[in-house]
Amino acid sequence: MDKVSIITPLYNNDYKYITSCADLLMKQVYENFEWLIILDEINPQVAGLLANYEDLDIKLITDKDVTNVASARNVGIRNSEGQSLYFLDIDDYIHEHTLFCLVETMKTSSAQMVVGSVKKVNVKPSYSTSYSAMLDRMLKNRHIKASPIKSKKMRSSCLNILYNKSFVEDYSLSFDQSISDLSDVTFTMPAFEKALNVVFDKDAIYLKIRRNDAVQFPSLSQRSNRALVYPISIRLALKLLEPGSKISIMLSRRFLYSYHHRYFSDIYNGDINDHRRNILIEWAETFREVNIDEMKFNRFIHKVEVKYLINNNFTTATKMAKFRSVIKNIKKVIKKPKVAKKLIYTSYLSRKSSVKPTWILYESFLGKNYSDSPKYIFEYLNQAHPDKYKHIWVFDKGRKELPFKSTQVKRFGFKHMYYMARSKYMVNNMRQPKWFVKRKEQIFLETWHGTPLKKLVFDMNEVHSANPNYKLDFYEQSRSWDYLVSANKYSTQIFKRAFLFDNEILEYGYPRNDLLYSPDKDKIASELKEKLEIPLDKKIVLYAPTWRDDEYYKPGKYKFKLTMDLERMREELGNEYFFIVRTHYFIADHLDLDNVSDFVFNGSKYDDITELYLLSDVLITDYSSVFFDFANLKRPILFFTYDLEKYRDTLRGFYIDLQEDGPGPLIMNNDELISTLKNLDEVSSNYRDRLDRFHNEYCELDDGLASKRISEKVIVNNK
Ligand code: C2G
Repeated sequence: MDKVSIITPLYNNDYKYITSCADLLMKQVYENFEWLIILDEINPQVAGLLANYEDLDIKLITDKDVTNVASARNVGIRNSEGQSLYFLDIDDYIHEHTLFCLVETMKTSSAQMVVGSVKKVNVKPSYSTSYSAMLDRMLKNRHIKASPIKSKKMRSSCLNILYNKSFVEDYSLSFDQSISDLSDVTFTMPAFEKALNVVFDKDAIYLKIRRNDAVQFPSLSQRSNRALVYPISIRLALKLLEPGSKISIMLSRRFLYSYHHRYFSDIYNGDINDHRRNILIEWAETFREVNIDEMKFNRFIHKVEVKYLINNNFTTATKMAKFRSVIKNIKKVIKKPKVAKKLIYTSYLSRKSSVKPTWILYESFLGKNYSDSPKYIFEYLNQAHPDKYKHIWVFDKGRKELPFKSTQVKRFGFKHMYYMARSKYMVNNMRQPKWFVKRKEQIFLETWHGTPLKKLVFDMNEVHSANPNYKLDFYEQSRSWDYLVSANKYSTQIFKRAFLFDNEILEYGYPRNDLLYSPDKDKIASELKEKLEIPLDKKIVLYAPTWRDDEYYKPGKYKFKLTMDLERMREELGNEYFFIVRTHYFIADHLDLDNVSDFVFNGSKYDDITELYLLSDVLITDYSSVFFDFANLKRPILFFTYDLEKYRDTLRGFYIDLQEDGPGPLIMNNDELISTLKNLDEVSSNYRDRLDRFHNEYCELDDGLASKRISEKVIVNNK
């Protein structure tokens, strides 16, 4: 059987992917391959990491020529001994049958290139037995149809294509080393032009994993200035093609498409400074090289614009492009009035309107409720400094009865945009919208929403949540925060590292816990019980679980399946206990608790969980930060952690060892939960010391005055 040479360039910060890539290759059904890893410098660490993979034929190669990914791949080609070549990036993923399919198709079709399919995904898939069984079935039923490849499947990327090595040598195909990112096109396009027989195999799957930390570990494409390099790469590729050939025309048309759709704003946004002039020069140069008569311009005016560019008349080209984008925006606005509000905010209100020094804009949990630290800061300011400020609350649905006068605006409505642009102070417990424009007169107070148990942002390895750009977005959004509230020393250390945060952290305790120190707390609790029709003669259990990163319908809309058997709880504990069940604010599923309504109050829609803490005798949670706050009351805490291993080890990772240091027992199933609640006194006396220690460590700053400390520092005494 023919040997495949797998070529993988490897740079400094990519070492962390090396063993998982080796694991993938160990799993390949097709085993006759050598793996050439091309390094920019000799590194003993790499050899150490690969020491256990004796079964793989690994060649570590360094060469003085290796300066970028293009040269590394060329060195790989030169050093390869196989009959075919395959490029694999260290942080990507191939299914176990990928090589097998490609090699098999190449053999049966005698193709010079076999092109597999590439999908972009956010996280690596995890193998399951059902998946392996599916693969087995698929491999048995393969009907290889050697169909010639269509032009839209001719990717610029060299990945997941098996190349016949003699074909590559006969035509001296290589990557242009003068560029790094985007150099692929200088290899693939000539290859497609020269190859007489190219076949597509959809079963050979390659997963391109999007790097979720573009801030600390950007991929090559995330690092590079693509708007500048792209036209250069196309020019270099065109020079290698026959003028007027089918491939050359296809590439020219792709270039025009990218001009309109991918790079337009990078080319034309902002004033013509040196950076933008360089970009314009490169685009003009490439447009001069292509035959613009072969291009399909949608409108004559587009062609005129490009002609100005070609003639180096950058000012006129820019004016025309900007005019075009204004027209486009107007069309968008007519179609979608939502866009209009944003546009008026970003281009007018946030630039031209004046900032009002006494206006404060509050938002809690994305406008879902009147709660958390923003609520307590609002109440403090109203009590201590009545009539001094104008208070504006953002809510996503309808108006709410608040204890003090306030203006209420609908989230993302026009009034919201108006107050976002003009309020001097913003008090928010989550991230603001990505398009928020921070004005220099504005002060952003981020209260955050919990002492973390689950690893946060840059402390997370893989992001399993619905948004693949989570880390980059978080980084950019948090740059606008002037102050960040921390409830304890532990949180401060984590926030600095996990948010890469260098602005001021106010380690002042949590405003949201002030109520737990109110001298009237018992009275408040019993009045609330009456209001919510919660029995006065039963012990109240608050069950407040968190969300699961991998169970969602779409971003912000998460699923939740109730594992707690409430009917059994009622049967066994109904005489003594009454339950409040409260899901996390991300949960879109509405729990149907009608059949247990005499035993359970559905507190999911209740505004403020702090008030629910006050009336609860016991807290049950899983991995939610709620227990750090509830610990202020020194009442028993139980952890219903039926999916502990998955949550801790796969999804998130924890900062503290719940088993060793948590303030209560971990309970894995309904039986244990029932017996623990039946013996609650005994269990809580066993955990008394741990709860005390936990309280000392995480609650020492909370004393009922955090709202005061923070409001006075950030708002009242702000000069
Ligand atoms: N919360 C709630 N009801 C729940 C769960 C959470 O009201 N059933 C509120 C609590 O105020 C809690 C906050 O939402 O402190 C954050 O919830 P977590 O479950 O801890 O999850 P998350 O939103 O991911 O925040 O540093 C804290 C972390 O960011 C966790």
